[in-house]
Amino acid sequence: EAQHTTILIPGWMNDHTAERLDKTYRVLRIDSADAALLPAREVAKIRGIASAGRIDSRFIDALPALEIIAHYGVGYDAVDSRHAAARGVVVTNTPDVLTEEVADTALGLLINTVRELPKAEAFVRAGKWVGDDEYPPSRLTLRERKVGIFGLGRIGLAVARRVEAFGLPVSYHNRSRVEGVSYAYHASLLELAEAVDTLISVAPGTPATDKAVNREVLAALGSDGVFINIGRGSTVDEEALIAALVDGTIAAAGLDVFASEPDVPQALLDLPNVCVLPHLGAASVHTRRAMGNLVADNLDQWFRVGAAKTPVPECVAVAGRG
Ligand code: 8YV
Repeated sequence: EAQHTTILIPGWMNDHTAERLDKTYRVLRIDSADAALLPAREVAKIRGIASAGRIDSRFIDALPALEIIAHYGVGYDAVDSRHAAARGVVVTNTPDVLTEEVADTALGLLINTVRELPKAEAFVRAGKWVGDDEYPPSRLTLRERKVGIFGLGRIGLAVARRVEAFGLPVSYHNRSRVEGVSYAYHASLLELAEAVDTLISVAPGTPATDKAVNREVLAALGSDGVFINIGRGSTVDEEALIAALVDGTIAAAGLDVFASEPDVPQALLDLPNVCVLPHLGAASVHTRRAMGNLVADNLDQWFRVGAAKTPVPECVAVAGRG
């Protein structure tokens, strides 16, 4: 019966996932999640979606037989999950399998930013390591820093454990206090920023986090302040961040995510005190494969036993028909 179940892949999908789905389902691919691209004779047959990009309410409404959207990624701000839930469509994401990978990347980005390792490597590669002059010591150090984490979920906790192992104190801001941790909680992001000099944003992209890292928050970090973003670009007022880096309000930033990817503002690229990465937090072959398997597992469990494996919180009520 699965062979007759039609799954839609709009836009890019992990190759391994697509191969797995091809073996079990009738897979239809279109360039993006645009209702105008849906072949009319298929519209009523599509029961599942596997996707990594944007799925809006119009697209969901264009698919009357849709039951499940299996999103490739732990952050699912690209999917209108509330609308899906209201329509009885379950949305799943890919938690846990990428937690440690993203936390590794966060620490790597932090060290690169503070100790300017990419610049030092470029120095060696440019053949400048000659003579007796030593490469200039970095102005900034991790030593004696106080680290604040914005968003103490699974990934935030994995970042916190690493920061602790580096011998640095950790505090955090989160929608609510997290039970069972010894890190200091701050009820507002501004209070957290006032208490630390290094802020790591792991927060998801939601209306509540939109541009939460603003001019005031950055100013509160102080002139030795370092900002790292491994969560979502939408959590930062990018204009304010650029201004703070230009005028020395903070010292440096390390960014894996941006407001309007893949566009990185030229003003950021022009700054010497910024490290940029192309949204690769989870991007090892190993972890991508695990994410891809979880996408396929969610579809398989749904169509076999009627219970999604990792539904997002707003869809839990529709996630198990078993
Ligand atoms: C992307 C991510 O989803 O998991 C997340 O939330 O940000 C990434 O893993 C991935 O790049 C696919 O778009």
